[in-house]
This record gives sequence, C-alpha cells and structure tokens, in this order.
Amino acid sequence: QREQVGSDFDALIAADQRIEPRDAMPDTYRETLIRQIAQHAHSEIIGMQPEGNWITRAPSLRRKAILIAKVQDEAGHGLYLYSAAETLGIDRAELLDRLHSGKQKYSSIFNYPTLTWADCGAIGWLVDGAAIMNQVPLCRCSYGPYARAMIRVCKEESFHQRQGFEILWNLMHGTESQRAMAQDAANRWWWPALAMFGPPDTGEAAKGGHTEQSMAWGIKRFSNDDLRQKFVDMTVPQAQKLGLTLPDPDLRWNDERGHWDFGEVDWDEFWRVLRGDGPCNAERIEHRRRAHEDGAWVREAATAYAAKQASKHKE
Ligand code: FAQ
Repeated sequence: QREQVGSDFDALIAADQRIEPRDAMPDTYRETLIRQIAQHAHSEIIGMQPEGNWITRAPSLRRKAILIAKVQDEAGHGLYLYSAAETLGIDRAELLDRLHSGKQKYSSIFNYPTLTWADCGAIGWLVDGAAIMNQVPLCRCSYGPYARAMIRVCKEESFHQRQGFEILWNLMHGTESQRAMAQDAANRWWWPALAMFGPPDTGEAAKGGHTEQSMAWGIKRFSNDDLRQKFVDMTVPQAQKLGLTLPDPDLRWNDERGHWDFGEVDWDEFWRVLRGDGPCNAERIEHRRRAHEDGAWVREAATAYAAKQASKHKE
C-alpha cells in the first residue's frame, strides 16, 4: 500500500502534475506544505499590523481608502491560505494556536516598525515587491490548492506594489523633507526586504534548510538566493526612477554576470528576529492574541449559527 502511494505521488511530481487533497502523499510532503502555507497565512494576518498603524493617520481620504482596501486584501489572503492549509487535514484553530504559542513562524519583515507615512510606501514597493517575486513561482507549486490561491493573491499584490511605488513617487516629487522621509524609509526597509527570501543557499546558514527537498517536490521553483537576485535586478532600476539611493555600498552592475552585485544581508540580525528578538516581535504577537481573544464571541456565534442551520436541514 505504502509503496503504491509513493509511486503514484512520484509519477505525478515527475510529470509536473498537481497534487490534490484527495491524492495520497508522503507525510513529509504534507508537513512541509502545512508549515509553509501556515507561515504564509500567519504572515498575511500579522502583516496587517504595520500598515494598520497608519490607517487613522493616512494623509488624505484617498490614501486612507486605498490603505484600508490593501489591509483588507491581506486579511483575505490569510483566509485563502488558511483554507488551503485546511485541505491538508489540519484545523485553522490549531494553526492559530501554533502562531500564538510561537510554534510556527511568520515572516521576519513584519517585526520592523512603521515610523512614518513613507514606510507605507516602502512596504508596498519593497515588501509587496519581494512577495510577488517569491509568490509568482508558487502559482506553479505542485500542491493544487496552494497554487490556485496564489494566482489571485499575486494579482492583488501587484496593485499593492504599485500603490507603494506611487506613494514614494509623490513624496520624491514633494518637498525636501518629504524626499528625506522617503529616503529614510528606503534605508530602513531595504535590508529586511532582502532577508524575506530566507537564508542563503550555501554556507553555514543553509544547513538544515528545506530548499533542496522543496524544489525536488516542485513546491519551491527557485532557490532563496536566485529569487533575491531577481528582486535586486528588478528593484534597482525602480529606485533609480524614484531618485532613491539604496543603502548598499557594494551595489554595482556586473557586466559579466548580467546582474547587479550586492552586499551581504546581516544574517545574525535575521536569526535574532526569528528567535523573537526583533524590534516589534513582542508587540505583534501580543496584539494578535488580544485580537483573537476579543473575537471569541464572533467565533462562538458563528459556530452556534452553523449548528442551528445544520439541525434545520436535518429536519
Ligand atoms: N521569515 O530552508 P528555508 C506577505 C525560516 S509576504 C521568517 O529557506 P523554506 C505579503 C524557514 O521557515 C511574506 N522565517 O525555508 C504581505 C525555515 O524555518 P522552519 C510571507 C523565515 O520554507 C505584504 C528556516 O528559516 N510569504 O506576507 C524566513 O524552504 C505586505 C530555513 O529557511 C511567504 O511566506 C523569513 N523571511 O523557505 C503581507 C511565502 N525565511 O520553518 C502584508 C511562502 C526563512 O524550518 C503586508 N513561503 N525562514 O522553522 C516561502 O516561499 C518559503 O517558506 C520561504 C522560506 C522562502 C519564506
């Protein structure tokens, strides 16, 4: 029986076909997907906080409407992703418990503060820009429900990226202090955005990583370093258009490679943030737990309503 499961699964993967919830799959494939999709879902809902911080202070009604829509989109992405994870046989309540107890991670990037309005521009431009680079290949992920969820998510992320670029564009065409605010935001978000792609493919940090296995299974289509390079290549010309300087003295075009060379992410800082010691880790989790507790009555009411409807249909 076990061998049959393995060979059907291997044949689907080898033919680059999608694995669906009804298909037999190795436990390790299921666990890897639960880990990655749950982390992704957690990132979306924790990721509402840094920008949520600016909704009441957005500089105009138009900016406020756009920001509310963007933050709502992030909640929606969380919902698609929790639903995709549930198709693997895990309960959403269990996933939220794992987030709240620190057993599962969310993206390092959301542990940095949004100090000025320009940070909303930098998040859209850099953080959503990095998210798109990482997620477009996930539209071809071997697990069907995750791949399909990513299609709509990527379309919405493109709008998010443009709105961030436009915030910075306007600031860069504003006053001296607006330009300084945009530059300061770019300085603070550049390196954390590069760290979003995860640890490097080689060296000490790569040991114990998931990339090789996830690529063999068609979950990941590119390595962390390859996506990071693609992101740098895409973003440097955009920074030039904006008139922003990126805070990396090693950034230079390499004619031979046909790519931008760039400096090393501070991986000690990355691991510190992952261990819970970033500027906003405690605040983010505390806020999330409180929101969850405050929402208990909604979950209870929804459960009671669903039970009532189910018993009505039985009659
Ligand atoms: N933060 O071997 P790998 C968004 C962990 S975008 C925290 O490379 P893997 C949109 C990794 O989990 C952000 N942890 O692992 C938005 C593993 O630890 P583990 C979310 C990280 O899974 C924008 C260890 O390091 N996007 O939310 C990070 O093969 C604006 C070794 O790493 C996704 O989650 C990190 N940056 O590759 C929302 C995309 N990097 O689990 C609101 C889907 C690595 O063994 C506002 N995920 N780690 O304990 C992925 O593509 C992958 O999971 C990677 C990591 C590429 C993130």
